[in-house]
Amino acid sequence: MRQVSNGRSKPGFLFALTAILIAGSAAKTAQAKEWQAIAGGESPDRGSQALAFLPNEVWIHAGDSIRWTFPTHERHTLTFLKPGQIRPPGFGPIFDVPVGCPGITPDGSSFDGSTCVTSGILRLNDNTKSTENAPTYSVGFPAVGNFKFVDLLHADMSGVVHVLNLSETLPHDQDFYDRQAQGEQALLLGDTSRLEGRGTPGDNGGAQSNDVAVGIGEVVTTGAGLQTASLMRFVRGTIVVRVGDTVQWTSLDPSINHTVTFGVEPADPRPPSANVVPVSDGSAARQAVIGSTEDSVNSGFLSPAPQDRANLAQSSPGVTRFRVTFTSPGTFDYFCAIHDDLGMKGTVIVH
Ligand SMILES: [Cu+2]
Repeated sequence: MRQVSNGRSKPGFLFALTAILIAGSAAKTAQAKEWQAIAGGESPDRGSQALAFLPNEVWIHAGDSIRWTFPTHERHTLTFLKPGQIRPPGFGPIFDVPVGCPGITPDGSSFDGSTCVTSGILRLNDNTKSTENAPTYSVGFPAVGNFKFVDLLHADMSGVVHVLNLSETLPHDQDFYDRQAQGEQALLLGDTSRLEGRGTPGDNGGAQSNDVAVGIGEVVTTGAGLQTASLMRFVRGTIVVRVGDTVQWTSLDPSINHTVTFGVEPADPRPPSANVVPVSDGSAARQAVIGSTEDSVNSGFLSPAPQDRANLAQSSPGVTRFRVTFTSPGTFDYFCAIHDDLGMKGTVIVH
């Protein structure tokens, strides 16, 4: 911690000036602190995801930096957009190629509000079980201010850095933030097991016998920004039906895109495949017919409507449902094209 607090007990202009000079020279002698924080958390089976900056509110001094660690298999970015900047999409015309803000800024970039900073996509490699090799990204804060940060891939994952003058006393130390990060992660990951009940038929969620939930999530706020608890699973991952039956998938996540994909994974999973059509009853759902385990069918993104904001055009209702009618018996494996590497896979057994 910075040693400037003894100047605060004695009033007087001269002393204040001295304190500023001491603080200035302290900064020059490289006493700037690098704080530690985390972007994302996950359960060992990767199915429960804390889509959250942990913690998502930090107070630091001008000249300090924060290093974020990315310990999950789910993708995240750490991004500081300029005040009022239009939020860019997570991916460009070619899927999985990030747009950036624009572009990606190097590790150790500085942010003062004048130029955007973004880490690009950081995550654990597929085969990595240990978080020891987790990638990190550091941002320096030379100027006083309140700076919001976001994840370009997760709409409900944000936070604030409060950068104070050197003469101010910081409210918390690193130990406090470490404990807070652990606590928030445990709460979010714990929430996902409770959420699972909403995707099970017969409870208050109203699911029918041929319904499958495509992920379930919940957004919470800490006061500084949003955190999301997401279950990256098909709830009832194996379902048994009869020839001629229709299975309906419904996304129950507030802001995460998922797909229901049979067969070959498309290069761009965002649009539905050509054999998928809007449902004939006119409701906002898509449908397909599968007659062979060789069929390739992609639902396209199943996405809830984004949250509306005053003075902006209201959002469209979104497409959250996908129905498939099975016309032959067999075992039909499918996956979410976005989260299959988290184990988001399912099976329809048709008798
Ligand atoms: Cu998914």
